[in-house]
Amino acid sequence: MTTAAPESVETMDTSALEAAFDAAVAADERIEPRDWMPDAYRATLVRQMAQHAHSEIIGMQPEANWITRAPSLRRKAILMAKVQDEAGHGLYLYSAAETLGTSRDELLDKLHSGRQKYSSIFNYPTLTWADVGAIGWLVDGAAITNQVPLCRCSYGPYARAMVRVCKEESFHQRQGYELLLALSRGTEAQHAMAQDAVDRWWWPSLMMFGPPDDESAHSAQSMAWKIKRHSNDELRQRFVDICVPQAESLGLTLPDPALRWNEERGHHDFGPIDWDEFQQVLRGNGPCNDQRLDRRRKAHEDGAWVREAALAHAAKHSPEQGTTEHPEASA
Ligand code: BYC
Repeated sequence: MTTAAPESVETMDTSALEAAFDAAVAADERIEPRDWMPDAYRATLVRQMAQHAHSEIIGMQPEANWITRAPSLRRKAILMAKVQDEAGHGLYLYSAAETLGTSRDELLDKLHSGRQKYSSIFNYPTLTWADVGAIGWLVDGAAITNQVPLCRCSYGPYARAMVRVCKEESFHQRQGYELLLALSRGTEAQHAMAQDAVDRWWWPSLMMFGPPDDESAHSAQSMAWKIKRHSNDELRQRFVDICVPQAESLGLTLPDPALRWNEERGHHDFGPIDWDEFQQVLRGNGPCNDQRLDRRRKAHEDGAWVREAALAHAAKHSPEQGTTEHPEASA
């Protein structure tokens, strides 16, 4: 967006600024950090981006649970790379959120005190090695379905962060699919383990897309602002349609007896989602909510010395201290 350069903002009245903002959104231009934006647009972005960033870092926990027990060096290297990628996604997203005038400390504080959410999906346990495959295939698959449209989000820094995140998610999805395929084609016990993981992760993955459209508090406004490009139900349907043939290729069954192709709609019909379960998880009553938050708070406390050291280092080398160069450079 080019209309509201910082110096012109002071001289424009709010309705002119609002009109310039609306026109930029309508023309599919990106809104950038220094552009004027309505307070509610800023607040919606902070809410969604913070929840997204928190999901990335909390999402490291269920899979990290299996790093020490990965069945081979190759699998371990892949899983470590994936979990590190999730930390990276968190960093891009916290940085992108900071362009809206909030700080990472503030957002983390809200996560730790339960004032901001993270995705419901990460409150389920990873009981077997096959869960690593199911998370990659289904959870990362759902994430890509949701995030590819976010690459066209009206807020520039969020949209740009999503481009890289989606490329990495693509690798994550494929590693999960490949892991499940190996198990599915393995021994009877391995096949059963893969099926059990898919049985447990299927329904929570469908819940990742959020409540049904008629109960989604924010969708209409977020779509009008082009933060969201598709509704929760549209993306959920797209995901189901993608997964059905993939499950067939994997030789695994999706745990839904109502799942069938609907010729008229050109989509798969699927059974009812247990929205009570979703609400319970959002209220903190999922199987692992307490464990995830406790672990996160502890990781934050354990990392305090790193933050203190980084700040001390930055202060020592700040221009006011006159030591902008590394000490060894002048030695
Ligand atoms: N879980 O009006 P709605 C990953 C909340 S991580 C929890 O439809 P909206 C990965 C919602 O926040 C990927 N809460 O909301 C990482 C709202 O509550 P508040 C995570 C949910 O925002 C590691 C209320 O319900 N992806 O891929 O229009 C390893 C009403 O909902 C959920 C993102 O975060 C949920 N599932 O739409 C592996 C994507 N769903 O805030 C993988 C970015 C809804 O009013 N976010 N709520 O208290 C979005 O696209 C949107 O925020 C949502 C919800 C589609 C999730």
